[in-house]
Amino acid sequence: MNANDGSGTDWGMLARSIKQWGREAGFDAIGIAGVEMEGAEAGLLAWLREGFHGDMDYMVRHGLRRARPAELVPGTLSVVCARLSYWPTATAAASVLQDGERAYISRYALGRDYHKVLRKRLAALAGRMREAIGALGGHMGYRVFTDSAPVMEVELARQAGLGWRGKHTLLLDRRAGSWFFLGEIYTDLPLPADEPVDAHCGRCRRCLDVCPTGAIVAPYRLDARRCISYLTIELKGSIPEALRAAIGNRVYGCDDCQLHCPWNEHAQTSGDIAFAVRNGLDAATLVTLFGWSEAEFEQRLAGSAIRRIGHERWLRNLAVGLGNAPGSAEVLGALRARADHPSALVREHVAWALAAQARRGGTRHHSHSAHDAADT
Ligand code: B12
Ligand code: SF4
Repeated sequence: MNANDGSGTDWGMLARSIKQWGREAGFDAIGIAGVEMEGAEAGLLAWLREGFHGDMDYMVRHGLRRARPAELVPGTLSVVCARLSYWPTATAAASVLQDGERAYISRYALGRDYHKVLRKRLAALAGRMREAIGALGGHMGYRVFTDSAPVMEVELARQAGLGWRGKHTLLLDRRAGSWFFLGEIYTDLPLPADEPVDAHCGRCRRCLDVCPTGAIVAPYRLDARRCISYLTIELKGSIPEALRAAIGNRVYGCDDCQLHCPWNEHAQTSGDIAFAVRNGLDAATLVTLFGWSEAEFEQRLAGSAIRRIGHERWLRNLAVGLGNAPGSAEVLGALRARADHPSALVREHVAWALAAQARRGGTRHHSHSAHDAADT
């Protein structure tokens, strides 16, 4: 169905209905964007040219299709963008980050895998749109996405008026802060696009200053190779040694740039059952999680986004956390128990962690040694 089909459809009214159906499908907000994203192409190319994508080859492979919705899905005229908050009610973050014995897991990954949750709700919303168009004698072509295809989700959502870009590159809303996921429906309906909202970051640069690894190299420019989220989730191989100490106890993703953002101080939490904490992951100890066998990992994390990294990378990340943890017999015992792990990747990180523990143990006895201090 298209604008010239003579159906007399009131697209503005349909757009308003879609927003209402979106809320009924379980989203917090819906906005509509057009397919014109030329403004984002230069930035995307510059980001790739700088090599900021690291080993995420798919970012190169998909090239400019990412910024051209109508090339990805021919016939696309509008993008229905959806926002869904995930911060689980009554979940702390600062106390876990400060407790070196505990594992910090990104707050987005404590419950069910958001890919599944959003896809299902997007499909429900698209189904309802299709029905409405069908009742008018038309047909709607569409595809739904959430972090699953070459789509510039943040830029589209910005254009759809769902928030403004923070300097950490994420989307922000006055009430929701940035603790939400994004998803889209590419459609061939000529829906009227919403207006973007004004940015409200002003001179604030807290996200840049607090990033533990200095990954936000300038406002709106993120070098993924330094980002703990990339290092603990996307990177398949060895974590660069120079960055391991700064990772602290962050074993799956990182939230620091968002945690220190003033717009997140009073951000709404999500009562959504889908994102309720599972397996006590919001405050588990490093030793406990490191003790999980592969079967336990698979079984406990079934339906969680974390499962995607696999047991080997899970152990790699936890080994780094244990290397950074306060020394104790329990920590050393847990590390030694994995020193002969069949995976070379795990063995290497465990060896690093044991050496880091030994070095820090040594530092306590020889605190005059500048060399020891610089080395840790
Ligand atoms: C790749 C990716 C990552 C990478 C790279 C992140 C990044 N900022 O690019 C890594 C693994 C590091 C990552 C981390 C996280 N991610 Co991520 N990620 C994505 C993904 C798949 C693509 C993002 C992308 O296109 N990056 C490419 C660059 C070019 O885009 P950009 O940053 O928007 O850059 C624009 C400008 O800033 C400028 N620019 C950028 N760099 C440069 C450099 C130069 C020289 C110039 C001139 C211009 C320029 O040009 C660009 C075009 O306008 C999206 C899903 C999707 N398909 O969109 C999720 C997504 C952005 N991630 C998300 C989340 C939740 C996270 C984490 C919070 C997860 C966590 N807790 O660990 C962290 C946050 C880190 C951060 N501060 O960004 C959410 C964000 C929701 C929101 N509120 O905005 C998304 C939308 C997934 C989703 N469906 O919900 N992510
Ligand atoms: S997620 Fe963490 S490491 Fe990545 S940019 Fe934000 S503060 Fe830095």
